[in-house]
This record gives sequence, structure tokens and C-alpha cells, in this order.
Amino acid sequence: EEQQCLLLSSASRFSPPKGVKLSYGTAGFRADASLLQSTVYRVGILAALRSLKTRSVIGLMITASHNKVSDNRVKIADSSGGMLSRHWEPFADALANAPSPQHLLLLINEFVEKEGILVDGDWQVEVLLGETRDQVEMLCFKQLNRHEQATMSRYLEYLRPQLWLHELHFSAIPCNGVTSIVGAVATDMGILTTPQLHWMVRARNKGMKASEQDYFEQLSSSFSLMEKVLPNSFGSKDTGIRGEGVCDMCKFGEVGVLVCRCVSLDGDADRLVYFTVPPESSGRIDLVDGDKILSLFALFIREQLSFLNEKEDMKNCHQVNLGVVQTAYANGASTNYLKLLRLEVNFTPTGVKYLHEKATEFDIGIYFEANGHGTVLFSESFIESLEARTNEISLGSKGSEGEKAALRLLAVSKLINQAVGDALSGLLLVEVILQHMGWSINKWNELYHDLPSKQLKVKVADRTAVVTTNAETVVVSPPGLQEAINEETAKYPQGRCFVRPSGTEDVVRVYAEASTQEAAETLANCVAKLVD
Ligand code: NG1
Ligand code: ZN
Repeated sequence: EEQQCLLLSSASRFSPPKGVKLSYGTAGFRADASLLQSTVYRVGILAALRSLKTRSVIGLMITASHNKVSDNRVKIADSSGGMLSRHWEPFADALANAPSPQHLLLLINEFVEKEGILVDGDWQVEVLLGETRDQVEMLCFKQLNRHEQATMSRYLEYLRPQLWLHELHFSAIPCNGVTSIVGAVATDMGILTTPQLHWMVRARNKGMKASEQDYFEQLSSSFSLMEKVLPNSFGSKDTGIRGEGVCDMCKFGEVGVLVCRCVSLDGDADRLVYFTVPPESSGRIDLVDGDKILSLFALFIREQLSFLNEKEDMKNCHQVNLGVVQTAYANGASTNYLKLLRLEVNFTPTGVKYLHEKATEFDIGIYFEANGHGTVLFSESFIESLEARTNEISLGSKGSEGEKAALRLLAVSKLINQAVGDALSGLLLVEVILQHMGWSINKWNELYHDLPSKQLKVKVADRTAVVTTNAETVVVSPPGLQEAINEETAKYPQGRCFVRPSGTEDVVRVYAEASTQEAAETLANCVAKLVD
């Protein structure tokens, strides 16, 4: 009784926008801020119910996007720290679209019964709230390579003021939603990146400390640990300028002005790509994308695994299984490169939830979308075996190469966010690996050369008319389309092409690769006409 009254009265303060159909996708609910008030409120209710159901702490995040500042999203961090269970997405949609408080109440009652959610007051519902409001920031790590003490705290001092920029609009609303469930508590974690909130939820549910300070401390300590256990660690010597840096300087004849590497984070900081601006490039940049980040991580981890497997003390252990996960948008050259490293390459449909799920099947699963979403996942059992391996040695002692490799891998598992892709933790891992390899961004970029590619979008009347299979590489409907694409693609050396309906925009996307830029563009244009 008390519950029903509370819900009805608080829900009546947030009416849903008329004539808008909201749907919970990869990005949660996404719409212009002016339309999102009632949705934010209702996601508060959703989070509280999810906490009741899972008997764990749940997160609720409001983020800006890399598009207009007013283009906002609200989404849930589930009990594992990952994305909301797909099973609950239809309920999320129904809640957001319920036309009145009475409908809302009815829906909730039905769902609570169907899901067997216990409302016995035995569980203290808690929802962690976070908010980000910023636009894309470009962070230029000029000369980081050259400083001996380029420690974590320095990176972070540099990053923080640039990430948290905008004022809040919604702050009180999710709290209203959460507390409309009797006894539920909303804890405001303040202004965060999306991956930080996911990290906190995961940490809380594992019984670990979970403040923002704890997040930075974990990143910081695992970063310094890597530094200690890598053979070529930082600032080993004198100026800290190593081979590559000097080469770069000479090449461009500008002593003192070194080639810088830049990293770009998206609006909610779950995506990163690197780039350089070559001198005399007149506006061209060299992009080092998610595929290259994946390749760098794979190379490094593979090297550590080879140390781990080398020594006979691993005789009794099973071969560690390392898997990489990509989507069809991964540049073909990256896939070839990974296969040359003899890695198992898996493909899933677009969208991090698919890649993430696949990556959990391995002892170590590395996944990245070309656009920079991704992370490295370690299985619990593999972490346990690493811990057992490193128990006997302390940092000071001279462990075997295998033991040191185990320490490094453990440090990686703490540094890189295990809940979701996280640009901050991703860039720190990139930086530490580059330091270890003694590589400049150019050297890294030379791991392989991207095949020329072209992406187009085609506005169609109904994008759901295009249905695909095989990780979105093959069209099954409309009939005949795939055959036509095959016929066109066969005309181009190294040609590869696929089409799929976007999950986030009302378009069909066309992707083409070929041996020259011109050919890739012609192929994409011809296939776009087939779709139209
Ligand atoms: P759609 O619109 O489904 O292609 C885009 C990106 C995805 C992912 C999602 C979520 C491409 C081709 N697609 O999805 O990789 O980032 O947005 O934000 O980049
Ligand atoms: Zn993002």
C-alpha cells in the first residue's frame, strides 16, 4: 500500500514525452536531454528493482555523447559491473514508454511477480549514481616518452581537469526514481567517467573498496607495479630519450620538437584511439585505431604467456588459452596480423556486449572494435593460477622469467578495467607497453599497414529489411542481395564488403576494403546502390 502510493505520487511528477518511442540499446536510452527526464526517473526505478532481484549494488549512469552536448544517455551498470542483462531490456523499454503512472505501476507489479523479485525488505537496495557531461577531449601526450618519471599521478593530474567539464542537469532525478522503491538508497558518486562507475559497481559487489580514490589507486599501483616488473622500465637511464624518439627527431630535422602522440577519448571515456600529426601533412593525421591497440595488447600478452609456458614449472598447468575478438569492421590487415601471431581470432556482431560476452570464454580474452571500444578480460580461474604462481616471490627477489611474467599479467588484470572498456585504463596500458618495447607511436603504427577502406551509410525506408548472419558479414534478406554483393566484390583485388543495419542510427551501413583507396570507394559506392 505504502509502496503504491509512493510510486504513484512520485511518478506523476515526471510525465513521458508524447509521440516518442524509447528503446534501450547498447548506449542505454539515448535522446535529447529535453526528452529524457521521465526516462531518467524510470531508469532509477529499474535500477532499484535490479538491485532487489540480484541482491547486489547496481549503477546508474547519465552521460553525454560525442555528438551534441544535449544528446544524452542513461544506462545501467549491472551487478557484474557490465551492461544490463539483455533479458531485462524489454522491461526497460516498457517502463520508459508507459504512458501514465498507473500503467507504470501495473507494469512493475506484473514484472515483480513474473521475475519472482522478493520485496521482503531483507535486502538493502543500493544504487550508485554517476554523471559525466563533457565533449570529446583531445589529450596530447607530448614528450611523455622522454620524461623519466612519467608516473601515473602525472598522467592523472593532466587528465582530470579536462574530463569533467559540464554542469549537471539531471542530478536529482535518478535519485527520485530509486527512492520511489520503499527503503531503497541512492548513493551519489559524483562526476565520473562511465567506466569508472562500472568499475565501482563491480568492486562493491566483490566486497572491495570502491570509491573514485580507490579506482585511481588501483590504476596507479598496478601501473607502478608494471613499471617495476618490466625489463625495460621507465626512465631507466639518463635522458630517457631512447632510440625511437631520437630517430623521430632526426627524420623531421627539428631537434627538440619531437613527434607527439595524441590520444582521443569519446564523451563518456569508454573509447580511445591514438593519432599523430605528421609534419608537412597539411591536415592529414595518422590514426592508430582500436585494431592497433588490440594488436599491441595481443603482442605483449602473447610474449608474457610464452615466458609463462617456457619453464618446466608449468608442466602441470594447462596451456593458457588466449582469444581475441573483433567485428567485421576490423581492418582485414589487423586480422591477418593477429593470425600470423597464431592467435585465435573470433568475430561477433557489432556492439560491445557481444564482444565482451565472447571474450569471457577465454583465460585471457582481448576485444576491441576498430573505433576504440574494448578491454582485456581475465578469467577468475586464470587469475587464481597467476596468484598462486606469484605467491612465493616478492618484488625484491629475483624471480624466474615465468614468475615475473605472472606478476606482469596480474598487474595488467588490475590495470585494465575488467567491467567494461575504459579509455583511461586502456591508455595507461598502451603507454606502459610502448615504454617497455621502447617504441614510438610510429613504430607501433608500423605493426601492419591498414588496407584501404571506405564506410558509407545509406538512408533507407526500413533498415530492418536487411537481415544478416555470420557476425553480420552475410545478408540473408532481402533475397539476392548477398549474391549481388559477392559479384561486385569479386571484381576487386583484396576486396571485402558487407552491409548491415545500424543499431544506433536509422541507416544501413556499407563497409568496403580493397587494395587501393579508389577501389575501396568504388566498391562501397556500387554496393550502396544495391542497397538503396
Ligand atoms: P551501429 O550504429 O550499430 O553501427 C555504432 C558503432 C559500434 C558501436 C555502437 C555503440 C560502427 C560501425 N558502429 O553502432 O561500433 O560503437 O555505435 O556506440 O562504428
Ligand atoms: Zn562511448
